[in-house]
Amino acid sequence: MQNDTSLNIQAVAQEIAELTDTLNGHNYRYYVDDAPSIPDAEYDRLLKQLTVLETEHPEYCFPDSPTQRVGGVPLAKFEQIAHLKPMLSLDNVFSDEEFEAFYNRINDKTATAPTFCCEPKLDGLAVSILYRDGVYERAATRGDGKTGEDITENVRTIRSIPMKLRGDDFPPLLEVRGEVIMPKQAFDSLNERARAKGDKEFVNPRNAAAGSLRQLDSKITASRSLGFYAYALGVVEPETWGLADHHYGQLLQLKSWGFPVSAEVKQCDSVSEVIAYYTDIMTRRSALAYEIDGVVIKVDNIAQQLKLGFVAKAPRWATAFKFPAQEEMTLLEGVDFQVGRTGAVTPVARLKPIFVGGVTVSNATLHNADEMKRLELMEGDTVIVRRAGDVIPQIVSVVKQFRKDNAKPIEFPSKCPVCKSLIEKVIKQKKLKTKSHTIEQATHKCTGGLSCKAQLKESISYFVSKKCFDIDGVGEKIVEQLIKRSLVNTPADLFQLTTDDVIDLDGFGELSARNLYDSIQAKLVVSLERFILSLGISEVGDATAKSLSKHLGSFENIKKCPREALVLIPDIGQEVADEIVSYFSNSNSLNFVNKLYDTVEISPKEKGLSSAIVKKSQMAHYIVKLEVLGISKVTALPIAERFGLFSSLLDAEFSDFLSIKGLTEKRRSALIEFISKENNREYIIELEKSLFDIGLHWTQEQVVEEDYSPVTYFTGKTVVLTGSFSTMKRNEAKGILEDKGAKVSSSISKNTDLLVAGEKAGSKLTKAQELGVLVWSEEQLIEALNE
Ligand code: 5U1
Repeated sequence: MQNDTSLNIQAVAQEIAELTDTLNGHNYRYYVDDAPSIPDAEYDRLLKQLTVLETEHPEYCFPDSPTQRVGGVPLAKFEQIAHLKPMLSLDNVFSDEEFEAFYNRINDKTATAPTFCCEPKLDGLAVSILYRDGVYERAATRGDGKTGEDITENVRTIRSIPMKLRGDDFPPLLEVRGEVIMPKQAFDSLNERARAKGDKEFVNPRNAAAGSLRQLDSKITASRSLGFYAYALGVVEPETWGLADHHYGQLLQLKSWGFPVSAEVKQCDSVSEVIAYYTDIMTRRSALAYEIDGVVIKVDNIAQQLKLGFVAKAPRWATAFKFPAQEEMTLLEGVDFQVGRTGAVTPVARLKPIFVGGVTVSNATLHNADEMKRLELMEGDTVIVRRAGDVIPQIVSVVKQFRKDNAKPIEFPSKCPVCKSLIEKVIKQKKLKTKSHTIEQATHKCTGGLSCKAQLKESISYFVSKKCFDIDGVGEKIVEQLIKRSLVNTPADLFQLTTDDVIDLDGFGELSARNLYDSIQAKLVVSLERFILSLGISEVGDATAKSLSKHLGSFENIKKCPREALVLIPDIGQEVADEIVSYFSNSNSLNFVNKLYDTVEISPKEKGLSSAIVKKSQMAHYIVKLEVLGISKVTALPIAERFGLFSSLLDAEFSDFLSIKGLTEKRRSALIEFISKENNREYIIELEKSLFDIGLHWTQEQVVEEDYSPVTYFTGKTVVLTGSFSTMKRNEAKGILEDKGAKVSSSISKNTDLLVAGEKAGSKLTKAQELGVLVWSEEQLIEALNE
């Protein structure tokens, strides 16, 4: 008879087995079906549950458990593994004609016309993975095709590779071949993080995948988001196993056993179908989640494959139909500095024309001074140019060994190449795509404004464009002539042009002059939104122009709105607000906009402020923005109630500050000290005046409508609790934190602000450490709550 303990242990073993199955099922739906059925947080919760059980019962923790994907002890070196069956390579074709020649060669050798299975050619690292009785055993790189490196521990960390095969119809010995890749998005994030830390970036996703997989420390591999797609079988034992008789069918079998297979695989029956497949994939290449460099065409029928056999290391029955090279080498003939509409100066490389990515390229953007610095460009350099899809050509790197000894560095100019005005350096904080870091980005701007002919030309072209004034017939050549003849000095001057002014332009006659005049005059009526957009204020695009018009309601309001109120408008942050204020405080832009406003008619008629902005623009809000020590929204509200106006606050006596709710002695002193400083007083008076000027008066009723919950250290922060707590229940801690304004979440992500780890914290703690999330102990939490 079994005793209680052994019964318990059996139950644990069963729970571990069930959880493992459930997690493997979710993994399959996520990676193979591309259709996850539970949120990530729920997956993490189940994984945590399994981790806890396995920690308590290590005898039931097996290497193929979903918890064992985090990497292990670093290796001293990679061992060599002899492949059970050689890993082949592929011959290439580069054109329709070459593919037809391939087809004719094999068609001559097969009794019936071959049909094909076509797949994208992934740009990653080929690997071979061995399963025995459905359990992951080992993995190796291709190496020389006969022997590769043992990367078993690294491949174990790739979550899309099954540790246990699904179903019950897989062969007892199975070797699977496929490509480990790094998705483009993961590659971008990895490089963004490297850039933020000042580390070296990877050149492309293939190098990043290879670099991540060939790590002696598999924990590093685990921290990189690698993917895998299976594309062929290696050894299968017994040989008589019921495999499909077509390659496409075998891919479906691989999929049913748990391997991701590219969703782009397609059977094609003829040369023209293959060429159409190639063209289709090439046009969609940039939208795919991973890099590819061509398509692989395989004879679908396995019997035909066997008949065709091999030449050297490549099969006769398959070929890679490669896309035109995306990277080529050429000579840098010089660097031009182009001045854009807002004055931004962009360096552009002039190149010896080169055929790359299917077109001839003679220019490549260098983006900004930082990029020039990164490339360390010198005159006469030999450079690698990349043109991927429709993306503008880029310089990837300089081939330094071809550089001449006396080569001179290329400097960023200090004066505008067009108008000779000074170029100023503007430093901006740029949020990275991953949002976990910000970096400083320097742009260089010509200070000439509309007096710079380059800026003027771009501004006029933008002004007449569809989304702005939508004026027909004012093409680039006409703009150039109008500027050259000093007929327009700002876009507003377009409306002053007469037929006599334009009749002498190249190619113009009486009729065309009349047509141009009419098409300009037809656009004298414009909406406020388009009017604002047409000014070409930096950072003010369609959405911002719309929001400004909706909430401020009139041109005068937009022109005079202080930055403190601009940031209350949806879609407008500090940076955009600064651009708007700086635009309307520049006398040159003011001349232009005032003239334009006097010339055109705004329709529909301008309105006033939106109620949303009036509600938000309250005295208490601006008191908080003064950033006086200890004065948050809770204290700001009674201060606003007591004084009603900033002018009254500034004139107040000491006794007026007594008995204001929440205004402790310390806060009172800080406030009195703040308002006694002359520059602060001037700022406050000016702010109140400019707000009142545009109609933003505050009233008590509106103040009351605001939700002033107390601001604490936790306000707006996302907190995760893990492990067991000794002084309170986790749920109690959750309630207290929520009262203090925190959002308590159950899963860790890069958006988590804080993880509080109690006793026996598991995978969430590891994940938080990997993501660099702040981690506190229970004691630290209690201390902060008591503060
Ligand atoms: N998609 C795909 N890539 N690829 C690479 N299929 C494929 N097949 C290969 C290689 C080297 O070799 C087969 C001939 C097994």
